[in-house]
Amino acid sequence: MKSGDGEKLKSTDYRPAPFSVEQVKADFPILDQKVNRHQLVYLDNAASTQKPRSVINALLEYYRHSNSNIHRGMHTLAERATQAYEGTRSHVAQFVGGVLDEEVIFTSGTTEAINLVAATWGEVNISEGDEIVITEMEHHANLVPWVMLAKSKSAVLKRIPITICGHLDLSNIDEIITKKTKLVAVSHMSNVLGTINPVKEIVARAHAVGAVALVDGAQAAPHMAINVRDLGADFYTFSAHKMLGPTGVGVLIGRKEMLEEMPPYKMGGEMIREVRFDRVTWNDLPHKFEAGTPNIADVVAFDAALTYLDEIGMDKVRLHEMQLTDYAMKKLTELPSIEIQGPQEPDQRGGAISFTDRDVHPHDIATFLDSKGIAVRAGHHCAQPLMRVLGKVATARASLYIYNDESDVDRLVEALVEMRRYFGV
Ligand code: 7TS
Repeated sequence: MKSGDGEKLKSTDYRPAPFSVEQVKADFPILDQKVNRHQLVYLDNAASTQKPRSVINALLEYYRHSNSNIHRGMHTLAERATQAYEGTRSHVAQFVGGVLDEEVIFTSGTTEAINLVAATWGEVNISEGDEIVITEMEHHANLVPWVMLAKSKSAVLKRIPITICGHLDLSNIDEIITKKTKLVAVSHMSNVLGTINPVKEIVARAHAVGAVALVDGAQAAPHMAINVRDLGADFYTFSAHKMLGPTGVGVLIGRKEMLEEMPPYKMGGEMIREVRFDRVTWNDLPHKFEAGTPNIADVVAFDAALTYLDEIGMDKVRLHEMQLTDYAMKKLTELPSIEIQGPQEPDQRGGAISFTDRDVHPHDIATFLDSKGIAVRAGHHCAQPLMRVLGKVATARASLYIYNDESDVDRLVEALVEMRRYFGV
């Protein structure tokens, strides 16, 4: 698994898929069902992915054989649970291209990971007149914490605009990222436009002016090989549930020296070294940021999700999605009433495809598709400022993953044609 391989791969005329999608599909019990009398087609993967049998079994196995609290027990089950929990940490460290175990902080999700950075690093390092740079395509999780921090500190929030094609417009980047910039927070892949952003370049630009760079990898880590060191990001965040893992687990990767400088986020057990009535010292990393009993079972089961992705190989995951996205974009483009948002080039985007129909409201699209057993999301996708930039109140969004194939795309396209007949447009 080499970082960035996926990005270098060009779309081909293709087929077959780089792995057996049929076999992958068979590993996901939830997909084997009818919804509204139709075989389920799950195309809401940017919101959350389904779980393979190995992840479901890991959760059951944990509760059947190892359940206990961690880091404190002196008995066998506590030892077993601790090893499994810490084993996932090491696996995550390796999955992101090799970081130190103590640079991996478990949170409840990307949202909490970014809030943690805002509340700790942000609280200490942002002052009046400082500038925080975000982009127009951020999810609210990488936006609201910075809006609020800027307000409370009288700091300035600046944004990198997008082009009409859905790329970041870096033409004026030197006026946006300046000596006053303290933080640049940017998503690696947009959940609405699918755009893969040139984060390495942006991080380098941030570092050149002495700013810190946070990359929201919620949509990238599930779909392409990541190398956090190579990207240069000071903070990198993602969520287990978007990459075959359980809900309630997220990851914050941080540079050790920065995490050590930062104050803790939550106070309580486990995050302390010594407590007196008048004075407290903090535990070592990563425990300083993991107060209280964490989500042990779900962290343990997340390991099975990473193993599943390792076994396919992230370069193959990326190639499959790039090919399937190419196929889907071409098929959707054949429908004259459909308008797709975001880049057209499959090697510059992921498989989140937002679209609108000239005559049917996105919510009606989603409801109609659901009546045909097809799950998509419709709405503002937690990116209201982006929707305003796009001039849309909402879009429908089909988002692809490893268990989707051309037949799923064909079902989507056929249903969209039928929808127009149904609505008489
Ligand atoms: N950042 C990005 C780019 C996201 O797409 C999401 C979730 C988050 C952060 C927040 O992740 P969480 O796990 O903490 O909730 N995106 C979506 C979506 O597109 N539809 O539902 C959730």
